[in-house]
Amino acid sequence: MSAVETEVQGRLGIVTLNRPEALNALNYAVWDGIQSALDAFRDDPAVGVVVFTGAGEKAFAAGADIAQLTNYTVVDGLNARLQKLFDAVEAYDKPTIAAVNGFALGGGNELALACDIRIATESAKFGLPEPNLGVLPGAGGTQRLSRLIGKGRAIELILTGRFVGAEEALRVGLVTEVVPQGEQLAAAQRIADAILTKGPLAVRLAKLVVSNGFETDQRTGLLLERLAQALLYGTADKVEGTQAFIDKRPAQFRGA
Ligand code: CO8
Repeated sequence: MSAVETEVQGRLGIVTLNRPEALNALNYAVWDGIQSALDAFRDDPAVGVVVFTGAGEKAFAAGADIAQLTNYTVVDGLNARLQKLFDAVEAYDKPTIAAVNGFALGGGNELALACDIRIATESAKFGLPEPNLGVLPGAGGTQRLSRLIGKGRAIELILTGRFVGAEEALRVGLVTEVVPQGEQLAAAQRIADAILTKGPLAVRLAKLVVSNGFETDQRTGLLLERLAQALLYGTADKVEGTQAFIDKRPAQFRGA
């Protein structure tokens, strides 16, 4: 059993964080496993959407591995490997879904925040309790949480270390859907199926423009939008997508 298990189901690439005895805490083996999964699924044409989830009933991931954290130095902080890994998740070429089953704390929550879409089971609990340990959410949490749910809510959660249940997570926009325990992969599959009927280049560029446009001013974002749209107007998929609508038939996209 490795610390990260991967499996392809249909067009879904499933990445399972697999240290249930430690609530799937993210140690070096998990970091490496996530990186390998990203590399493998990027190059696998069968995989259209990547979903992250946790092994067992209790946790998605309860954070960075605290035993490992005890040895971190200032240089480890500057190297910020986990922050960079989650940057790669956010910038990934294919859409990503976090199917959060149970605790998503610290680095586990930060992994979910780096995904495009977050869904949760009814028992999910989100938190960024790093200040309990004398550190801060340093794998993107200070930035991505406030961008997602607003600065006021994010600061309150980080400073208090309070855990947020699934219903509150839905209400504040931390997740887009809550499903019963055990149904998270089916829900991810349903979302992936919807994405995969779309023009693949349109999906890829829409993700790129929304993500990068969000990091800049509106004028620059609109420029990105215009340029991406101009690219899409030149694609065979645009010809096929529009013609299929007129012909009242499903589009057969080729990603070209
Ligand atoms: N790291 C290592 N082991 C863990 C972690 C963790 N984050 N979380 C849980 N475990 C282990 C426990 O030590 C325990 O192991 P054992 O059975 O050998 O004693 C096992 O998992 C089960 O945990 P508990 O017995 O504690 O289960 P409970 O149901 O009583 O409690 C909690 C569940 C509330 C989730 C509790 O385990 C907890 O508070 N965990 C820690 C949560 C936390 O503080 N997370 C943040 C970690 S720091 C972080 O993520 C920093 C990221 C940014 C910096 C990036 C640097 C790389």
